[in-house]
Amino acid sequence: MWRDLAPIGRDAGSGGYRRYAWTAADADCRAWFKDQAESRGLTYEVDRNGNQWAWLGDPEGTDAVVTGSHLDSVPDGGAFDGPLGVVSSFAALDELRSRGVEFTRPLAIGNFGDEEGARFGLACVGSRLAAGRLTVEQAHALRDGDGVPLPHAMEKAGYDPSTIGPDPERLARIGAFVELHVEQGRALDLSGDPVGIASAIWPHGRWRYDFTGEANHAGTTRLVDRRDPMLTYAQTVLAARREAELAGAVATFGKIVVEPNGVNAIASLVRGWLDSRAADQSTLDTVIAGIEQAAREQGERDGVDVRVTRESFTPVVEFAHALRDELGRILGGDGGGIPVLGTGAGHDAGILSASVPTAMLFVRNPTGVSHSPAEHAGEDDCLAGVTALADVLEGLACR
Ligand code: HGY
Ligand code: MN
Ligand code: MN
Repeated sequence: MWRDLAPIGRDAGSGGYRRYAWTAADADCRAWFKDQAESRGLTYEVDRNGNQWAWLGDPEGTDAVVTGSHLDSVPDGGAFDGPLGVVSSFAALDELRSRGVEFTRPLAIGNFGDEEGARFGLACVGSRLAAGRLTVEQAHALRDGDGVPLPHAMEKAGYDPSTIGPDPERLARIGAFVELHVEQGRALDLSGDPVGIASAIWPHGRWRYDFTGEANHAGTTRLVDRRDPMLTYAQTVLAARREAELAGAVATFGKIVVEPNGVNAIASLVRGWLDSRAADQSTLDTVIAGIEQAAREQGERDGVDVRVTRESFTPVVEFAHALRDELGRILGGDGGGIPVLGTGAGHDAGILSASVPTAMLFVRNPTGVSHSPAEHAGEDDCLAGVTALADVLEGLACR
Protein backbone atom coordinates (compact mmCIF):
# COMPACT_ATOMS: atom_id res chain seq x y z
CA MET A 1 0.00 0.00 0.00
CA TRP A 2 2.78 2.38 1.03
CA ARG A 3 4.65 1.91 -2.23
CA ASP A 4 1.48 2.44 -4.29
CA LEU A 5 0.69 5.69 -2.50
CA ALA A 6 4.23 7.08 -2.26
CA PRO A 7 4.60 8.51 -5.80
CA ILE A 8 1.23 10.27 -5.84
CA GLY A 9 1.60 14.05 -5.70
CA ARG A 10 5.31 13.90 -4.87
CA ASP A 11 7.41 16.73 -6.27
CA ALA A 12 10.54 15.36 -7.97
CA GLY A 13 12.51 18.47 -7.05
CA SER A 14 11.77 18.82 -3.35
CA GLY A 15 10.75 15.24 -2.61
CA GLY A 16 7.79 16.74 -0.75
CA TYR A 17 4.09 16.20 -1.39
CA ARG A 18 1.68 18.59 -3.05
CA ARG A 19 -1.60 16.79 -2.52
CA TYR A 20 -3.94 19.77 -2.36
CA ALA A 21 -7.72 19.50 -2.08
CA TRP A 22 -9.60 18.76 -5.30
CA THR A 23 -6.48 18.68 -7.47
CA ALA A 24 -5.32 15.83 -9.73
CA ALA A 25 -3.04 14.52 -6.98
CA ASP A 26 -5.99 14.51 -4.57
CA ALA A 27 -8.05 12.63 -7.16
CA ASP A 28 -5.29 10.01 -7.45
CA CYS A 29 -5.16 9.62 -3.67
CA ARG A 30 -8.92 9.22 -3.61
CA ALA A 31 -8.75 6.60 -6.37
CA TRP A 32 -6.14 4.74 -4.33
CA PHE A 33 -8.43 4.81 -1.26
CA LYS A 34 -11.41 3.52 -3.28
CA ASP A 35 -9.28 0.74 -4.70
CA GLN A 36 -8.03 -0.29 -1.24
CA ALA A 37 -11.60 -0.34 0.06
CA GLU A 38 -13.08 -2.30 -2.81
CA SER A 39 -10.18 -4.76 -3.02
CA ARG A 40 -11.06 -5.71 0.59
CA GLY A 41 -14.75 -6.07 -0.16
CA LEU A 42 -15.59 -3.03 1.97
CA THR A 43 -18.61 -0.88 1.17
CA TYR A 44 -17.19 2.29 -0.36
CA GLU A 45 -19.01 5.62 -0.18
CA VAL A 46 -18.38 9.32 -0.46
CA ASP A 47 -20.37 11.52 1.89
CA ARG A 48 -22.05 14.83 1.08
CA ASN A 49 -18.83 16.70 1.90
CA GLY A 50 -16.53 14.55 -0.21
CA ASN A 51 -15.10 12.54 2.69
CA GLN A 52 -14.45 8.91 1.73
CA TRP A 53 -15.61 5.94 3.82
CA ALA A 54 -14.89 2.22 3.62
CA TRP A 55 -17.34 0.15 5.67
CA LEU A 56 -17.15 -3.36 7.10
CA GLY A 57 -20.66 -4.10 8.24
CA ASP A 58 -23.75 -1.95 7.88
CA PRO A 59 -22.97 1.66 6.90
CA GLU A 60 -26.38 2.51 8.34
CA GLY A 61 -25.58 0.62 11.55
CA THR A 62 -25.18 2.42 14.87
CA ASP A 63 -22.35 2.66 17.37
CA ALA A 64 -19.78 2.22 14.62
CA VAL A 65 -16.06 2.27 15.30
CA VAL A 66 -14.29 4.48 12.79
CA THR A 67 -10.59 4.92 12.12
CA GLY A 68 -8.64 6.64 9.33
CA SER A 69 -7.13 10.09 8.78
CA HIS A 70 -6.39 12.30 5.74
CA LEU A 71 -4.40 11.98 2.50
CA ASP A 72 -3.92 15.63 1.58
CA SER A 73 -0.69 17.45 2.44
CA VAL A 74 0.81 20.82 3.20
CA PRO A 75 3.05 22.26 0.44
CA ASP A 76 6.08 19.97 0.25
CA GLY A 77 4.79 17.97 3.21
CA GLY A 78 6.10 14.62 4.28
CA ALA A 79 4.90 11.11 3.39
CA PHE A 80 3.52 10.21 6.83
CA ASP A 81 1.33 13.12 8.00
CA GLY A 82 -2.12 11.72 7.20
CA PRO A 83 -1.30 8.74 4.98
CA LEU A 84 0.25 6.78 7.86
CA GLY A 85 -3.15 6.82 9.56
CA VAL A 86 -5.03 5.71 6.46
CA VAL A 87 -2.57 2.97 5.42
CA SER A 88 -2.35 1.74 9.04
CA SER A 89 -6.15 1.54 9.16
CA PHE A 90 -6.33 -0.77 6.17
CA ALA A 91 -3.36 -2.78 7.50
CA ALA A 92 -5.01 -3.07 10.93
CA LEU A 93 -8.19 -4.37 9.30
CA ASP A 94 -6.12 -6.94 7.42
CA GLU A 95 -4.52 -7.91 10.75
CA LEU A 96 -7.91 -8.27 12.44
CA ARG A 97 -9.15 -10.48 9.64
CA SER A 98 -6.04 -12.65 9.99
CA ARG A 99 -6.81 -12.95 13.72
CA GLY A 100 -10.24 -14.30 12.79
CA VAL A 101 -12.04 -11.90 15.11
CA GLU A 102 -15.80 -11.47 15.00
CA PHE A 103 -16.94 -7.87 14.61
CA THR A 104 -19.76 -6.85 16.94
CA ARG A 105 -20.01 -3.26 15.66
CA PRO A 106 -19.80 -1.70 12.19
CA LEU A 107 -16.25 -0.65 11.37
CA ALA A 108 -15.23 2.09 8.94
CA ILE A 109 -12.05 3.61 7.60
CA GLY A 110 -12.28 7.29 6.66
CA ASN A 111 -10.32 9.66 4.46
CA PHE A 112 -11.32 13.18 5.53
CA GLY A 113 -10.95 15.76 2.78
CA ASP A 114 -8.76 18.86 2.91
CA GLU A 115 -7.39 18.42 6.44
CA GLU A 116 -4.37 20.66 5.85
CA GLY A 117 -6.20 23.57 4.25
CA ALA A 118 -3.16 24.07 2.00
CA ARG A 119 -5.23 25.31 -0.97
CA PHE A 120 -8.18 27.15 0.58
CA GLY A 121 -6.54 28.25 3.85
CA LEU A 122 -8.91 26.58 6.31
CA ALA A 123 -7.86 23.43 8.17
CA CYS A 124 -10.07 20.31 8.29
CA VAL A 125 -12.75 21.41 5.80
CA GLY A 126 -14.17 17.90 5.32
CA SER A 127 -14.57 17.14 9.01
CA ARG A 128 -15.63 20.71 9.88
CA LEU A 129 -18.45 20.55 7.33
CA ALA A 130 -19.58 17.15 8.60
CA ALA A 131 -19.54 18.39 12.19
CA GLY A 132 -21.38 21.60 11.31
CA ARG A 133 -18.37 23.68 12.37
CA LEU A 134 -18.15 25.33 8.96
CA THR A 135 -21.33 26.70 7.41
CA VAL A 136 -22.19 26.15 3.77
CA GLU A 137 -21.90 29.91 3.22
CA GLN A 138 -18.43 29.98 4.77
CA ALA A 139 -17.37 27.01 2.63
CA HIS A 140 -18.68 28.66 -0.53
CA ALA A 141 -16.72 31.81 0.34
CA LEU A 142 -13.39 29.95 0.42
CA ARG A 143 -11.04 30.82 -2.48
CA ASP A 144 -7.66 29.38 -3.41
CA GLY A 145 -4.61 31.51 -4.32
CA ASP A 146 -5.91 31.88 -7.89
CA GLY A 147 -9.35 32.97 -6.67
CA VAL A 148 -10.99 29.64 -7.51
CA PRO A 149 -13.98 29.12 -5.19
CA LEU A 150 -14.13 25.85 -3.28
CA PRO A 151 -17.41 24.77 -4.95
CA HIS A 152 -15.88 25.22 -8.42
CA ALA A 153 -12.86 23.15 -7.43
CA MET A 154 -15.10 20.38 -6.10
CA GLU A 155 -17.23 20.44 -9.25
CA LYS A 156 -14.16 20.30 -11.48
CA ALA A 157 -13.01 17.26 -9.51
CA GLY A 158 -16.35 15.60 -10.19
CA TYR A 159 -18.04 16.22 -6.82
CA ASP A 160 -21.39 17.92 -6.34
CA PRO A 161 -20.83 20.98 -4.12
CA SER A 162 -24.56 21.54 -3.67
CA THR A 163 -24.73 18.70 -1.13
CA ILE A 164 -22.13 20.03 1.33
CA GLY A 165 -23.27 20.69 4.85
CA PRO A 166 -23.67 19.24 8.33
CA ASP A 167 -23.99 15.44 8.51
CA PRO A 168 -25.36 14.86 12.02
CA GLU A 169 -27.07 11.60 11.11
CA ARG A 170 -23.77 10.10 9.96
CA LEU A 171 -21.87 11.30 13.03
CA ALA A 172 -24.66 10.07 15.33
CA ARG A 173 -24.02 6.56 14.04
CA ILE A 174 -20.39 6.67 15.18
CA GLY A 175 -19.62 5.40 18.68
CA ALA A 176 -15.88 6.04 18.55
CA PHE A 177 -13.35 7.56 16.14
CA VAL A 178 -9.69 6.61 16.64
CA GLU A 179 -7.12 8.34 14.42
CA LEU A 180 -3.55 7.05 14.16
CA HIS A 181 -1.05 9.75 13.20
CA VAL A 182 2.70 10.15 13.01
CA GLU A 183 3.84 12.18 16.01
CA GLN A 184 4.75 15.74 15.05
CA GLY A 185 7.28 16.19 17.80
CA ARG A 186 9.83 14.10 19.70
CA ALA A 187 8.03 13.09 22.91
CA LEU A 188 7.97 9.40 21.99
CA ASP A 189 11.56 9.53 20.80
CA LEU A 190 12.55 11.00 24.17
CA SER A 191 10.46 8.52 26.17
CA GLY A 192 11.61 5.56 24.07
CA ASP A 193 8.10 4.45 23.12
CA PRO A 194 6.97 3.44 19.62
CA VAL A 195 3.35 4.41 20.24
CA GLY A 196 1.54 6.92 22.43
CA ILE A 197 -2.01 8.12 23.13
CA ALA A 198 -3.17 11.72 22.68
CA SER A 199 -4.49 13.70 25.61
CA ALA A 200 -5.26 17.08 24.07
CA ILE A 201 -4.73 19.45 21.13
CA TRP A 202 -3.62 23.01 21.80
CA PRO A 203 -5.95 25.79 20.68
CA HIS A 204 -4.61 27.17 17.42
CA GLY A 205 -5.50 29.39 14.52
CA ARG A 206 -4.45 31.20 11.36
CA TRP A 207 -4.60 34.98 10.93
CA ARG A 208 -4.06 36.81 7.63
CA TYR A 209 -2.16 40.11 7.97
CA ASP A 210 -2.57 42.62 5.10
CA PHE A 211 0.08 45.36 5.17
CA THR A 212 -0.82 48.09 2.65
CA GLY A 213 1.82 50.69 1.82
CA GLU A 214 2.69 52.60 -1.32
CA ALA A 215 4.35 51.20 -4.44
CA ASN A 216 7.34 53.23 -5.55
CA HIS A 217 10.72 53.05 -7.22
CA ALA A 218 13.35 51.19 -5.18
CA GLY A 219 16.15 53.32 -6.58
CA THR A 220 14.80 56.84 -6.56
CA THR A 221 12.50 57.02 -3.52
CA ARG A 222 14.15 58.56 -0.44
CA LEU A 223 13.85 56.39 2.68
CA VAL A 224 11.92 59.11 4.52
CA ASP A 225 9.37 59.25 1.71
CA ARG A 226 8.57 55.56 1.75
CA ARG A 227 5.51 53.71 3.04
CA ASP A 228 7.07 50.29 2.80
CA PRO A 229 4.81 47.39 3.99
CA MET A 230 7.77 45.02 3.97
CA LEU A 231 9.23 46.91 6.94
CA THR A 232 6.02 46.61 8.93
CA TYR A 233 5.76 42.93 8.00
CA ALA A 234 9.36 42.28 9.07
CA GLN A 235 8.86 43.94 12.46
CA THR A 236 5.64 41.97 12.92
CA VAL A 237 7.45 38.67 12.30
CA LEU A 238 9.99 39.62 14.97
CA ALA A 239 7.18 40.65 17.31
CA ALA A 240 5.46 37.30 16.78
CA ARG A 241 8.60 35.46 17.83
CA ARG A 242 9.03 37.75 20.86
CA GLU A 243 5.41 37.37 22.02
CA ALA A 244 5.53 33.59 21.58
CA GLU A 245 8.79 33.27 23.53
CA LEU A 246 7.41 35.40 26.34
CA ALA A 247 4.28 33.26 26.58
CA GLY A 248 5.78 29.80 26.02
CA ALA A 249 3.63 29.55 22.88
CA VAL A 250 4.44 29.23 19.18
CA ALA A 251 3.86 31.72 16.37
CA THR A 252 4.92 31.33 12.77
CA PHE A 253 4.73 33.44 9.63
CA GLY A 254 5.30 30.73 7.04
CA LYS A 255 3.46 32.10 4.01
CA ILE A 256 3.80 35.52 2.38
CA VAL A 257 2.49 37.14 -0.78
CA VAL A 258 4.04 40.40 -2.00
CA GLU A 259 2.54 42.71 -4.61
CA PRO A 260 3.89 43.55 -7.12
CA ASN A 261 6.81 41.37 -5.98
CA GLY A 262 9.41 43.20 -8.07
CA VAL A 263 13.09 43.38 -7.14
CA ASN A 264 13.33 47.10 -7.92
CA ALA A 265 9.90 48.10 -6.61
CA ILE A 266 8.82 49.05 -3.12
CA ALA A 267 5.87 46.74 -2.41
CA SER A 268 2.35 48.15 -2.39
CA LEU A 269 1.01 45.20 -0.37
CA VAL A 270 2.49 42.46 1.78
CA ARG A 271 0.13 39.67 2.89
CA GLY A 272 1.47 37.39 5.62
CA TRP A 273 -0.24 34.44 7.32
CA LEU A 274 0.32 33.87 11.04
CA ASP A 275 -0.11 30.43 12.58
CA SER A 276 -0.14 30.58 16.37
CA ARG A 277 -0.79 27.98 19.07
CA ALA A 278 -0.60 27.82 22.84
CA ALA A 279 -1.36 25.38 25.64
CA ASP A 280 -4.48 27.32 26.65
CA GLN A 281 -6.87 29.88 25.22
CA SER A 282 -5.92 32.84 27.40
CA THR A 283 -2.24 32.45 26.53
CA LEU A 284 -3.10 32.27 22.84
CA ASP A 285 -5.29 35.35 23.15
CA THR A 286 -2.44 37.24 24.82
CA VAL A 287 0.02 36.28 22.10
CA ILE A 288 -2.34 37.19 19.26
CA ALA A 289 -3.22 40.53 20.84
CA GLY A 290 0.44 41.33 21.45
CA ILE A 291 1.40 40.61 17.85
CA GLU A 292 -1.47 42.64 16.45
CA GLN A 293 -0.67 45.60 18.70
CA ALA A 294 2.98 45.51 17.65
CA ALA A 295 1.93 45.37 14.00
CA ARG A 296 -0.40 48.35 14.32
CA GLU A 297 2.18 50.45 16.21
CA GLN A 298 4.78 49.66 13.55
CA GLY A 299 2.23 50.45 10.85
CA GLU A 300 1.75 53.89 12.41
CA ARG A 301 5.48 54.49 12.25
CA ASP A 302 5.76 53.27 8.65
CA GLY A 303 2.59 54.88 7.30
CA VAL A 304 1.32 51.41 6.47
CA ASP A 305 -2.26 50.21 6.92
CA VAL A 306 -2.60 46.95 8.87
CA ARG A 307 -5.65 44.72 8.53
CA VAL A 308 -5.94 41.38 10.41
CA THR A 309 -8.41 38.61 9.48
CA ARG A 310 -8.80 35.37 11.40
CA GLU A 311 -9.07 32.67 8.73
CA SER A 312 -9.03 29.44 10.75
CA PHE A 313 -9.45 28.62 14.40
CA THR A 314 -9.67 25.45 16.49
CA PRO A 315 -10.33 25.67 20.24
CA VAL A 316 -8.54 23.42 22.70
CA VAL A 317 -9.47 19.76 22.35
CA GLU A 318 -9.54 17.49 25.37
CA PHE A 319 -9.94 13.96 23.98
CA ALA A 320 -12.76 11.90 25.54
CA HIS A 321 -11.35 10.62 28.83
CA ALA A 322 -13.28 7.35 28.79
CA LEU A 323 -12.07 6.44 25.30
CA ARG A 324 -8.55 7.64 26.05
CA ASP A 325 -8.46 5.47 29.17
CA GLU A 326 -9.97 2.51 27.25
CA LEU A 327 -7.09 2.75 24.78
CA GLY A 328 -4.68 2.91 27.70
CA ARG A 329 -6.24 -0.22 29.20
CA ILE A 330 -6.14 -2.10 25.89
CA LEU A 331 -2.55 -1.06 25.14
CA GLY A 332 -1.32 -0.95 28.70
CA GLY A 333 0.32 -4.31 28.07
CA ASP A 334 2.69 -5.33 30.84
CA GLY A 335 1.53 -2.45 32.97
CA GLY A 336 4.42 -0.39 31.73
CA GLY A 337 1.67 1.79 30.44
CA ILE A 338 1.76 3.80 27.29
CA PRO A 339 2.62 7.51 27.19
CA VAL A 340 -0.26 9.97 27.01
CA LEU A 341 0.81 13.21 25.35
CA GLY A 342 -0.61 16.52 24.18
CA THR A 343 0.08 18.02 20.78
CA GLY A 344 0.15 21.39 19.06
CA ALA A 345 -0.97 19.83 15.78
CA GLY A 346 -4.58 19.94 14.66
CA HIS A 347 -6.39 16.85 13.42
CA ASP A 348 -9.78 15.70 12.15
CA ALA A 349 -10.11 13.79 15.43
CA GLY A 350 -9.97 17.18 17.14
CA ILE A 351 -12.67 18.69 14.95
CA LEU A 352 -14.93 15.63 15.35
CA SER A 353 -14.41 15.47 19.13
CA ALA A 354 -17.33 17.83 19.70
CA SER A 355 -19.69 15.39 17.96
CA VAL A 356 -18.17 11.94 18.54
CA PRO A 357 -15.99 10.34 21.25
CA THR A 358 -12.55 10.54 19.60
CA ALA A 359 -9.04 9.41 20.45
CA MET A 360 -5.64 9.43 18.77
CA LEU A 361 -2.65 7.12 18.62
CA PHE A 362 0.75 8.61 17.80
CA VAL A 363 3.60 6.73 16.16
CA ARG A 364 7.15 7.69 17.06
CA ASN A 365 8.84 10.19 14.78
CA PRO A 366 12.56 9.95 15.62
CA THR A 367 13.37 13.51 14.54
CA GLY A 368 9.98 15.05 15.31
CA VAL A 369 10.18 16.80 11.93
CA SER A 370 6.87 17.18 10.10
CA HIS A 371 5.39 19.35 7.35
CA SER A 372 8.68 18.68 5.56
CA PRO A 373 9.97 16.14 3.02
CA ALA A 374 12.30 14.99 5.82
CA GLU A 375 9.37 13.68 7.88
CA HIS A 376 9.99 10.02 8.67
CA ALA A 377 8.95 7.15 10.92
CA GLY A 378 10.79 3.84 11.14
CA GLU A 379 9.12 0.75 9.68
CA ASP A 380 9.25 -1.11 13.01
CA ASP A 381 7.45 1.79 14.71
CA CYS A 382 4.89 1.97 11.89
CA LEU A 383 4.22 -1.77 12.30
CA ALA A 384 3.93 -1.27 16.07
CA GLY A 385 1.35 1.39 15.25
CA VAL A 386 -0.60 -1.03 13.08
CA THR A 387 -0.57 -3.66 15.83
CA ALA A 388 -1.67 -1.10 18.42
CA LEU A 389 -4.48 0.12 16.17
CA ALA A 390 -5.56 -3.47 15.50
CA ASP A 391 -5.56 -4.15 19.25
CA VAL A 392 -7.64 -1.03 19.88
CA LEU A 393 -10.13 -1.83 17.11
CA GLU A 394 -10.40 -5.42 18.37
CA GLY A 395 -10.97 -4.18 21.90
CA LEU A 396 -13.65 -1.75 20.75
CA ALA A 397 -15.42 -3.56 17.91
CA CYS A 398 -14.86 -7.27 18.28
CA ARG A 399 -15.39 -10.10 20.64
O1 HGY B 1 -1.68 22.46 11.08
C1 HGY B 1 -1.89 21.43 11.70
O2 HGY B 1 -1.76 21.38 12.89
C2 HGY B 1 -2.33 20.19 10.98
O3 HGY B 1 -1.21 19.64 10.36
N1 HGY B 1 -3.37 20.47 10.03
MN1 MN C 1 -0.31 18.24 8.98
MN1 MN D 1 -2.19 15.42 9.75
